[in-house]
Amino acid sequence: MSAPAINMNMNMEKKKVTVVGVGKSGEAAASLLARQGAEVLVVDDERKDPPKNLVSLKSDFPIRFQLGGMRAEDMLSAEMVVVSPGVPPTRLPMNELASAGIPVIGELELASLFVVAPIIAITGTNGKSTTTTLTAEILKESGFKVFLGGNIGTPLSLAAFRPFDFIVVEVSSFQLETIATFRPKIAALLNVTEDHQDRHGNMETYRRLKERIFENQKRVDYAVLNADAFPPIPLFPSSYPNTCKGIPVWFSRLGDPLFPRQGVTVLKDTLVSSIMGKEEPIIGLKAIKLVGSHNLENVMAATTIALLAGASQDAIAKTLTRFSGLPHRMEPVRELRGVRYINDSKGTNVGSVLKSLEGINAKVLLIAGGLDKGSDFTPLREVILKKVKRLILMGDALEKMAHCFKGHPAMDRVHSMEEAVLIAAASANRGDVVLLSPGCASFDMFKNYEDRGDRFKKAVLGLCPP
Ligand code: UMA
Ligand code: ADP
Repeated sequence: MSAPAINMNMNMEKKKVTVVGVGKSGEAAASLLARQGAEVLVVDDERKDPPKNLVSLKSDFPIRFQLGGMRAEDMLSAEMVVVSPGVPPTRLPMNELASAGIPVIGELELASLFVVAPIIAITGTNGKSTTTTLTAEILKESGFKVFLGGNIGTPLSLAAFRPFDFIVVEVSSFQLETIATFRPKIAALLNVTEDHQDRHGNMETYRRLKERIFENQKRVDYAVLNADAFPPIPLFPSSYPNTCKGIPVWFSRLGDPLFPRQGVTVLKDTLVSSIMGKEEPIIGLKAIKLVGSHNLENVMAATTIALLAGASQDAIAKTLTRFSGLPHRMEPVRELRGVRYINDSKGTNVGSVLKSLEGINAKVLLIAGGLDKGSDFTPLREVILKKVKRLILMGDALEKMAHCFKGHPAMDRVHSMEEAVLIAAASANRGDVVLLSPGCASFDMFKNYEDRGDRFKKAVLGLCPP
């Protein structure tokens, strides 16, 4: 879906704005809007009580609530609608809003109107959180004051008017669906593989949404691209949006044949860069703490972005030798009786499970399943039949996955994480790996992916030593 042309006006004084959805994003957007003088109506389908922060603002600012169900008139009576990323636009009366000339934007777009530092935005199906965090860490190591937020958990609205050197944001397709003028100084697209088909319907729409990250860039901005995912010739391949005017800068794990065009690549087991006419070695691959080929791509993307932002080689090398990754992403939990237990709860789509399994040189007891996002699991079939000695399935997607992996010699259906861990532990032998990498969302059985990962870790740590 491409957004209608919206002329954003930052003056919110007395403007009637409806905020749709009051999770983290809606709360932050409502607070920002109220403080800017808007007359805010907050609506939500599920939530019964308003967040405490907004209740306390209510005594000083005009905020009203319509919770436990939203009505079309709540939006059609507004001058602007700000929608939370988790609320699909199909939930709103989009045609009537368009006819009435009422702009619909997301919290990311709203917040971007009020941040005062250059925005660095990172999207992609997988690797966003790792790359975003690593980029922020490198920039901090270089002495910059950095805001880290967006889809990773802290809404961008919380950065409004604050004096940072850089705003580093993780951006999702849900957020890109409702941008209008969002313009990152540096934007990166890491990769696009299947995800969120339940929301976006097909891959073409999903890919186009991801590419919207470049939509408002100008000639002086930078578009950071994966040369291995985007064929390097011609310079602007069809998948690179032709509306994008930013300067393309490439990273390539496989060795960019066109190096030293602008970017970062691998030469003789060393990360090397060619940025703004300056070629330099950054770090030997062996010294990088993050493991796995997918993480090398994340490292290269973060390095490219950091160099464009003015980070030093020294700060990059220092950060890469200590940054070991985020929890719930191939996180080692324990080794018991020679069996390694790994928590990859954030492996929530087919592409990420594939990468995780590819990175393990051992027989795997895989715990998978959860809330299906309309995924096609068949790309996993070959590696599962080859590498996974016991397949333990749970959640809403259980039968769909069981059907897809029909013929697997050891498949279990379980009802809880605890049961899954006990079964895995009972059949694991020395040298094996027990891996939680669900390939699905978590909301059918858990609060979120962190809750699912924590439950796995607790069950694993509760296993008795011999
Ligand atoms: N709601 C409705 N009607 C609906 C759907 C939701 O009223 O049809 C209400 C819910 O009752 C709830 C509120 O909307 O009260 C939730 O809004 P939300 O789902 O947008 O959640 P937030 O707490 O605002 O979190 C959002 C992002 N959530 C989603 O995109 C689903 C968070 O990303 C993000 O960290 C946060 O803003 C701060 O920017 C999470 C996520 O799962 C981690 N993202 C997806 C992903 O990574 O795959 C895209
Ligand atoms: P995101 O924020 O996009 O979900 P994360 O950095 O949280 O990405 O990583 C989530 C999972 O995706 C990891 O557990 C890993 O299995 C996989 N992954 C991470 N980086 C990449 C990448 N560059 N390419 C493919 N898969 C990746």
